[in-house]
Amino acid sequence: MTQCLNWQQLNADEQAAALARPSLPDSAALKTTVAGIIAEVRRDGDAALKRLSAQFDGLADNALLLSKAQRTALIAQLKPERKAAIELAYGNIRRFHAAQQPTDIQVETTPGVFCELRQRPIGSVGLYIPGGSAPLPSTVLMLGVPAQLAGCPRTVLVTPPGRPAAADIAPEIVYAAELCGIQQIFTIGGAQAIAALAYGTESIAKVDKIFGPGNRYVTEAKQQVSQDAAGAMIDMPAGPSEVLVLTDDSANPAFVAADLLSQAEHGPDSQVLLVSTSQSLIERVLQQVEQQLKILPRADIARQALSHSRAIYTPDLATAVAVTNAYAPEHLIVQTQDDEALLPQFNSAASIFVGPWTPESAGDYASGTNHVLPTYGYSRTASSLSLTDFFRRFTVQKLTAAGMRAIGPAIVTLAEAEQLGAHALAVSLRLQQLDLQQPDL
Ligand code: HSO
Ligand code: ZN
Repeated sequence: MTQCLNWQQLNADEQAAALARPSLPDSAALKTTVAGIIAEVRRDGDAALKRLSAQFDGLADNALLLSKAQRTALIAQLKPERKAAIELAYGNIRRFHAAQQPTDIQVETTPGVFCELRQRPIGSVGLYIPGGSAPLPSTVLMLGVPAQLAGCPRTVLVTPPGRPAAADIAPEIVYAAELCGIQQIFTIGGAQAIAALAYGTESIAKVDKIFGPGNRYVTEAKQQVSQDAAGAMIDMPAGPSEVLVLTDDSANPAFVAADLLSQAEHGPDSQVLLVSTSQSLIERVLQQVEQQLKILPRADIARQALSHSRAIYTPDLATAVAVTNAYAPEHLIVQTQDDEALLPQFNSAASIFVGPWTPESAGDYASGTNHVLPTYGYSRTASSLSLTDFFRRFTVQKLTAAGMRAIGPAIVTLAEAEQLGAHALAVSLRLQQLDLQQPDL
């Protein structure tokens, strides 16, 4: 089912097509539906959330806020080994992100001219955690740990309601939230949850910035609220998740197949690429994929993703690197004999996994890096989620009289060049005053 291609035998158009992402549905209907939901939540607040929950989730009365007692009861259901695994992941993610603490800087650019860059936590953040076919407690940690380390004064989490009751959400999500010190968990999902976070309702106070992955309704809602000054900032643009595995003949085909499948099982629109300098390795990997599919619980989803996946043969590693850089994958797994030597040559992957013992699953769950990453080629310029995304940066400056004397004349000259008289006056008035005072400088 995977399309096999020989890079050198493709013309330029075919090469571009081989690396093309599936076009995202730019559906006017989706935009209208989402805009309607946002308007409804802005107008009717909690009543709209409850109405939409009844409509989409089939819930008669969604209480929205998970009570302390409900949180405690859910955590009590958790098996000790699940708790321990969440704690191990929490520890590593915390260690890696704690090392990213930004530092304030102060520079005296000219004697008497002091410029500062200060970083302070964003006041309130909203974390969206998808529910549905695979609830993702790991994503709680990826968003909750940096929010906690940054010291954001208010962090709330929203996640689709459970079944049969709204409060029946995955206990793992609640425990991960508990470790991250998340104050409130609301059982609301979809575009309505994004609208509630961006504009506020009676029970969900508005947040400044919204983080987290979601389906196309959630993604569209994030786009719309981020374009409204009264809405909220968002973390990053998002498309379907993707992996590119780069190998030579030395790779273990079972490992490579499992790595491809772990991306494919995320969703039917996941992108999976194998780039190899060995035709025989490609064949062995594809056989392994078939074997492993037989035992995988989400084989159906993975098969759909694999139906638009590609295996690309390149004559040498230099071409394989060029193909990788052109694609700009969210995840890049390198399984070659001399993996370290290739590393400096990659210029566009968002997260790189090096060597046979480093599956993407390591970074997805527990090594410490963040799994919220730019997809769809955005990694050419956008970066992995990090601690700094939970901070706002601002500058502070102070000029002494000496500083004003030193740079004032240049400012006047520049303001005159731009024909902005008030700007020039704001400085020349001060320079005149300083001349009158005749201070010793
Ligand atoms: N690979 C996903 C993250 C994830 N995997 C969560 C498992 N759980 C997107 O980077
Ligand atoms: Zn994953």
